[in-house]
Amino acid sequence: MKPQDRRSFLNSLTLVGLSAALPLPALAAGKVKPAANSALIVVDVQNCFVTGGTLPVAKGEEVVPVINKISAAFENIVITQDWHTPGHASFATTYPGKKPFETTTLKYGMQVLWPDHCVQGTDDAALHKDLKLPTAQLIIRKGFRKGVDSYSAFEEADRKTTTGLAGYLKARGIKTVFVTGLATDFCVAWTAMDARKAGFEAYVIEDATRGIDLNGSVAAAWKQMAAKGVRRIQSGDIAMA
Ligand code: VGL
Ligand code: ZN
Repeated sequence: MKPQDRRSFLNSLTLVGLSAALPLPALAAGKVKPAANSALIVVDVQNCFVTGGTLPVAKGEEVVPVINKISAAFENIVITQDWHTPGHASFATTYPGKKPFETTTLKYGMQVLWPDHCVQGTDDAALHKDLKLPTAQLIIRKGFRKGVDSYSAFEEADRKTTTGLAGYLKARGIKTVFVTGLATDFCVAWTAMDARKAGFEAYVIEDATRGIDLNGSVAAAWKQMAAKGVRRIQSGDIAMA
């Protein structure tokens, strides 16, 4: 073998070795392409849930650049805002002697008690300033009834009152939702599971979420979501072109 032939033989070996080592999701064929009948749902990316807020989710702000980036792949974008009254039923301060992260029983069942957070009209309840979603079409506010919480963007915690989101999405012909935001184990998980219940195909983009994680609630939420047919993907799995 001549020296130049030997070099190209070695080069071809290296290329084969490299491509065999490439993980499958890196290939375009493994990507998920949001269709015109898909919607991105951006859950509660508000000051209250990031560093410096009243109910901070660890590293909550890290979802912002990820969501901004993937938003370009979506024609339809819905934003949600946790939007509580002062003295809300989900606030520990509403119950003398109760502390945040304890639970109580309300008419509709068990309620985790939270620090006062996302009070209507406050800066704490505003969307994160770096969230850049100029093409978003709807902001849906939830948890605005004093006596009823709402983790889900579809249905309040009494499991009877609808927010109207399923009707809105259906009226617009949406079939698939991609859920992102805060917090993985509460509002994101409940929103994704209720999307399934309402008949939508549902994905959660894991690296576009962060969790609160009370006693293993993040792992529990992923299990429950899987059981309901929610698909767990990463932002890199979204086809951007
Ligand atoms: C949330 C707890 C209380 C959430 C909202 O956005 O996940 N969690 N309110
Ligand atoms: Zn809340």
